[in-house]
Amino acid sequence: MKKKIALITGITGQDGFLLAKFLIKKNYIVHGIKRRSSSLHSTVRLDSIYQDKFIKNQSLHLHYGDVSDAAFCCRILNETKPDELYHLAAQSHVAISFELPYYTASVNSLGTLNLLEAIRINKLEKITRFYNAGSSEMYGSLKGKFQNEKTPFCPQSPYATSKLFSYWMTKNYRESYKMFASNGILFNHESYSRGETFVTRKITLFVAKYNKSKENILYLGNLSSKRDWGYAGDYVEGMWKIIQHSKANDFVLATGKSYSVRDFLREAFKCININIIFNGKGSKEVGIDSKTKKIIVKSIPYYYRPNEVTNLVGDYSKAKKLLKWKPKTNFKELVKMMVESDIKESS
Ligand code: NAP
Ligand code: G4F
Repeated sequence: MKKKIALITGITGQDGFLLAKFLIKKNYIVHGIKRRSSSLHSTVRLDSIYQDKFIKNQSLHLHYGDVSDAAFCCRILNETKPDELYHLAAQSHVAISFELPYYTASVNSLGTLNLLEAIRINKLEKITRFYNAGSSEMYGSLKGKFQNEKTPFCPQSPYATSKLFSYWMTKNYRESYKMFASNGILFNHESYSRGETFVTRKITLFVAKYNKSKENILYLGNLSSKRDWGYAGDYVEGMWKIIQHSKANDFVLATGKSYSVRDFLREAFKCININIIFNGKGSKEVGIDSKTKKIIVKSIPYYYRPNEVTNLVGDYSKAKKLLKWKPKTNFKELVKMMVESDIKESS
């Protein structure tokens, strides 16, 4: 049987790497786009699945490129003619999007448009199924009990606004050109492979370091922020299920539970037998080791955002019903998995 071909933008990121691993296991031929970098560090996540260019029957092929380059997008679609295109590339850091709004918009919004146009220009509408990585950030702060596919969007950052453009373009191309183009509206998902500057990984890396040296203080922003945190491994399976569905559609993937940054800290320090207690409010709040009375965490204004999404909680019942998808990993298991992996890496 002919192997399916997938093209992944953002393959060097957390989700791209986990998805590539998942698809290779499913016997796909995977093409991935990597950006040119002055060091090899940007492809480090792919080390465990990397295959040399010159071996026969490779299942992973990497191509230099950038989604903000329309000519490149057109060429790579023509060369690979994928059955499935997973568009994950983005400037994905919300706080940084306030610093770099123009760059964030051009990569996140126009990058998606470049790919949709590349499908159309190459007349691949009937061949290539398109997945767009939408985000729960598009909702803005929680107003009701949950956020689902019917909840109105109210973006609160350049990142969220750029993602909303991509969301609507994906829907427009589906409706205008009968393309199989679906949006995943994914709530926060984490893993041992999460970028080091996202709050969960920043915490688990610190906990691993603290376990060794008991030195230093971890500086964070708003500890009261709440997120619906799931395990990225479960979510890449959800992306694949979205693309396998009989009809293009939009789906929320979430756990339905939200926890604060403070909760995450408590759970992570518990993994190294430290009970952390909190004192003070807002950007004056500190986390203290209840045994030694030493301050180990400080909230500081530097990490506060100009506009904070205070709470996100997803309702994934549509994905559960139509895709038979549900998250398999709970919050405690996720934190433990991340802390243990960082401890192992640092020893
Ligand atoms: P990530 O770890 O930050 O990875 C982003 C990927 O995009 C990296 O491979 C990066 O390449 C690549 N990239 C950035 N700009 C690019 C450009 N101009 N051209 C080509 N590639 C470019 O993000 P992630 O956590 O895996 O998330 C994957 C996608 O899902 C993103 O679109 C994100 O916005 C979205 N999302 C994530 C979550 C989550 O909780 N993880 C939730 C909802 C939505 P380099 O390695 O070279 O930087
Ligand atoms: O880990 P974060 O930076 O993730 P955020 O902003 O929720 O965005 C992530 O999830 C989105 C899905 O909802 C994705 F679309 C997006 O690409 C990305 O993957 O921050 C989580 C929360 C925020 O409320 C932030 O203000 O943690 C708070 N926080 C507190 N101190 C911090 C810090 N965030 C970071 N990054 N660093 C801190 O020191």
